[in-house]
Amino acid sequence: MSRRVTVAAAQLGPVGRTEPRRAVVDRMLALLHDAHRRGAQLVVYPELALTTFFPRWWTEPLADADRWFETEMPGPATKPLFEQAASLGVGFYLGYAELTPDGHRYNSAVLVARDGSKVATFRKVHIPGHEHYEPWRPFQHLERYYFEPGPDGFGVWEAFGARIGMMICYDRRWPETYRVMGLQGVELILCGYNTPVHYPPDPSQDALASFHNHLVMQAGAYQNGTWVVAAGKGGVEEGVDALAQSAIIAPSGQVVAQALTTGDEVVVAECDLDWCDRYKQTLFDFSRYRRPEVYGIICAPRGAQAAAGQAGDG
Ligand code: CDT
Repeated sequence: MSRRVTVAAAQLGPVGRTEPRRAVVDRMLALLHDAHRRGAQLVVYPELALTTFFPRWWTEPLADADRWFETEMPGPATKPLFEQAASLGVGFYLGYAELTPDGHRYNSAVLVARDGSKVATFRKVHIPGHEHYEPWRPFQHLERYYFEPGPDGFGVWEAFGARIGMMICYDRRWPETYRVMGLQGVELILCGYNTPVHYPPDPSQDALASFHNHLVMQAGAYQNGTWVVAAGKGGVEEGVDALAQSAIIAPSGQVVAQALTTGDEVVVAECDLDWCDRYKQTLFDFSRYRRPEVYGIICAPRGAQAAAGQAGDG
């Protein structure tokens, strides 16, 4: 009998600057019940799901941004989500801004098991955007001001009868993200995202935003023989249009479920985890076909790649 887990991507529409966490959690509870009704055992919520995408604004001093961060998980606002999910027997992935007791700020996601216990906390590895206020932009993308890069890399955990990994938004654009988890035998990668459709440094990419979103996740799924479940925040949030298109992608690289709207919406799919092995044991049999001895440059320090590329034959 094959191993199966039914998963949901719980997309959120815009969250306003003044929308209280409790109101957002109420919306998430409605999505949770919808997902549960449709058989989901695991629900994936977006990145920074509890608040508006605050890195679009500059806040100085940094401590004034503390109100966007969670100092405990669950906290008073998120406790109802933990309790309701546990009573339904549904686990979840929740993206939030984390402020640790020793003052570190991370863009994080917690994975919660069906009994309400924490499986793991993942901290976003690749931090996009810029460090300082840039007046030329129509809106800021100051993640590099608000967040430190996650120091722990990409782990894989046994949960929900699967080998599960996590990534957050910009992480999904990098092949190394999937491969590091692929080398640990990942079968199900969970992802939350907030992607502005307009990319100010190169607006020619705007028309391709939805193509690139699925391109990277479909390639990552296929090349590593894994499922990918990705939930975004969509719609126009505080004047900024965000890509929706939440999706569930099979190890074949096919999109098996996709959001139809840009608002609060649940998409569900039953994932056959044994499907991963069709790829992991054939075309992408890593132990047989990979050539790590010629991939060394991938792990060279930053900057070394350009220097290596300049060294020609004469
Ligand atoms: N939130 C997040 O990581 N967004 C990035 C935007 C990159 S452009 C600054 C993304 O990959 O969608």
